[in-house]
Amino acid sequence: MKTKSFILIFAGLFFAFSSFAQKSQEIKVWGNCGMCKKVIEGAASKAGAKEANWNEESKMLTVSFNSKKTDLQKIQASIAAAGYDTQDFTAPDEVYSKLHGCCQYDRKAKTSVASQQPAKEDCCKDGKCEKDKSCCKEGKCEKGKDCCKA
Ligand SMILES: [Cu+2]
Repeated sequence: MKTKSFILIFAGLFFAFSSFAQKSQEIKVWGNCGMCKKVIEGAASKAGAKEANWNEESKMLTVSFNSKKTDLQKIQASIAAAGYDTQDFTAPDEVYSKLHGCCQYDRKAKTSVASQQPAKEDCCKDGKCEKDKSCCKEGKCEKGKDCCKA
């Protein structure tokens, strides 16, 4: 009985340790096709990822890596340098423009610029409007309107 529990404790410690150093995470990476997949995964491995698997459909990259050797920032920087936007990094325009025609995905910047309307959101940001109310979304938050707290 005693040896058995010792083994269990050891195994437990071992797993705790290895899972601490070994991380697996999902990050969004913009891209189109199988060719993109190769480049994205290659860039992730180059940055020290042990495993990298990019899903063409969901645009999610699953990476596992040793957190002592690399981190998500490095991995994303490497992917961006290869021409692909990631959730936290944006690829240089030059590199993007050199991608194969079929690989020129709809860029993160474009979509976020279109959906980002800072001027309209300003009134909501400083907390004077109630979020999600229509006047806030349309940027018509004005004093005196019923969604306006101030
Ligand atoms: Cu491609």
